[in-house]
Amino acid sequence: MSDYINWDELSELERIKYESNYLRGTLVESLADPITGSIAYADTQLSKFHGMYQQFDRDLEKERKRQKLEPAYSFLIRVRVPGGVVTPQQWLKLDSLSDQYANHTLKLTTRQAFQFHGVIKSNLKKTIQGINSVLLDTIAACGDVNRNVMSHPNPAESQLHAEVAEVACRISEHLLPSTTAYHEIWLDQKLIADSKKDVEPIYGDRYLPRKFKIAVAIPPYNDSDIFSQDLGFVAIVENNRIAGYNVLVGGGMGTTFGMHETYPRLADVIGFCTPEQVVDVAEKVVLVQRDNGNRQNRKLSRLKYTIDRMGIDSFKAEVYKYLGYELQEARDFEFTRNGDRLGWKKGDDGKWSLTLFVEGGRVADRNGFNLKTALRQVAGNISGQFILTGNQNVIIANVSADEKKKVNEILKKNGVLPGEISGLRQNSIACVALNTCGLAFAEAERYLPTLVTKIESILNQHGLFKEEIVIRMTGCPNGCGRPYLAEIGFVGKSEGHYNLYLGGNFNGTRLNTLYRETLTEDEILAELTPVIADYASNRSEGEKFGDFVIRKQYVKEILKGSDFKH
Ligand code: SRM
Ligand code: SF4
Repeated sequence: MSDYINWDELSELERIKYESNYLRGTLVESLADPITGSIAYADTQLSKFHGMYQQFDRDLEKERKRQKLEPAYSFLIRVRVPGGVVTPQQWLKLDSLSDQYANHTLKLTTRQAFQFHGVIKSNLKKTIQGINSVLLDTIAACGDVNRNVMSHPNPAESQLHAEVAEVACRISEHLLPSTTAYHEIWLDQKLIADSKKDVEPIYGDRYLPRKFKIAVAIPPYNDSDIFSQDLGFVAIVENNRIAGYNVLVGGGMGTTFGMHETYPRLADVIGFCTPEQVVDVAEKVVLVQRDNGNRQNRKLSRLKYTIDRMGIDSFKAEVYKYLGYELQEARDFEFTRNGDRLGWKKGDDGKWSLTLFVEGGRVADRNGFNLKTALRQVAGNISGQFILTGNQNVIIANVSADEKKKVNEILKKNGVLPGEISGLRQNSIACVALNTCGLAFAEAERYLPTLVTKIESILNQHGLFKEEIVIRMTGCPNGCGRPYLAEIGFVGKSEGHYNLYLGGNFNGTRLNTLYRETLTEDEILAELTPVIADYASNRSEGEKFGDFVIRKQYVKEILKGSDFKH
């Protein structure tokens, strides 16, 4: 890259990153400023790389304005948890931090991470230090870097699963930024006298053009929605060992209403690499994006657009150039489903794991359903792990038969009874949306449960209560709940109004299609009722809902992201 930078041509974030002295900016000064609950604008951008977003309570917005008060600022903190695995001790610490400094809930995200909401500025440092005290951190949980690396959620399932999960951790470690800013600002570690000593061998001084997301999966389960990732590795098992990984590039969900050059896209399979090559391949794909991604317009800077602009063959050739070798031909693989398989399962080693549904990923105590208390008590009574899934659920993993009994008792005592939910609800995801997300046009997490109840009653009338159907809702088109892969997808357009998308498939390998626009709840139910009735009467043996609506031409299958309408 030449040294000359024409800043006028670039997005303002590029300059902020470049001038930040490797992500320091004026964060220290912003944190110390007692006049406001917010931080300086440039610091709001830089703080993301440290794992936090400035937000404000949108429920209070109008009233605060009326009272001429600044917005009720607080921060979201995202904990980096590659593959989603934490110990019971770590769970207990995060649980207590959520009571001490946040809004008394833990949010399990769609990328196997934890979020705290509602942390005020003066508590940021204490929360980050608490997180680090149990050997977790928030580095690169957000920002223009590689984010939390996702994995299939249960290393305890078999030795092969453990191997694949370990790959996710290796990739995550390798791609961490190397600036010492995080340790200086949040952990009070000694300032380096000449901080220019910081170098970012992978990211450089402007980091990536945009966020970057990686996942690994092991067929037949597509539980990390591998086709939605910038970069995916699909484990290929041959003769009961991991022969290597197929490499997938260019998935992504985010779109912007009214901007038709934005679209969700499924990743392309570009080849196969050996287990030893995985980290190198990850690094080189990141470098090609670093050097070729769009730094002018952040709406068009994700890897999916770089690939469509370059063409997949030129992109591949560039990756090979950086690698110094070619990938092998991709191997065959097949997914049978995405989402999670709920309930108890026995691992190869005789230990038990319970995949527990967590509606909207929100761990809270509500109306006698005391999930937060239950999980705290479980953490105090087991020696295994907690594993977050990419579908906002949690696995209580690796427990003995005795511990299994204890877990069941604790869940029962706290009103948390797994296994009594519809196939639709089990496969539901809702992004956070209101009241914290600054980009939300409509509710999602706080509303989807109610809508699901209403759709359940239609399903019930047709004997479909147990039928597994993937339903996802987001409060805006950014796609945080991966709605464009759902069999039934809702995307918020404005308060109380949603676009309805149909025709994703049950294994997460097909984009859905816009069916109806800007619907109210009554309109949603009126639209879905005849389709569900038709499905109940006319589906063929084993036919999934998403496949049925395509076969019956309710919607037309979308073959490439750029054909997507929103
Ligand atoms: Fe997301 C921005 C929440 C997974 C695409 N996402 C946001 C922000 C930070 C809003 C903001 O920028 O101010 C949301 C914070 C809301 C809040 O109050 O908590 C937010 N995203 C989430 C989470 C918490 C949703 C959830 O309910 O679980 C997920 C956290 C994941 C994690 O642990 O790292 C989350 N976001 C995703 C995913 C799904 C995934 O990664 O598998 C996507 C779609 C996949 C993709 O990236 O293409 C996603 N989030 C976005 C985008 C659109 C990016 C784009 O390419 O256009 C934005 C907006 C942006 O970046 O400008 C965004
Ligand atoms: Fe916010 Fe939109 Fe993401 Fe939902 S999809 S959390 S509304 S940015």
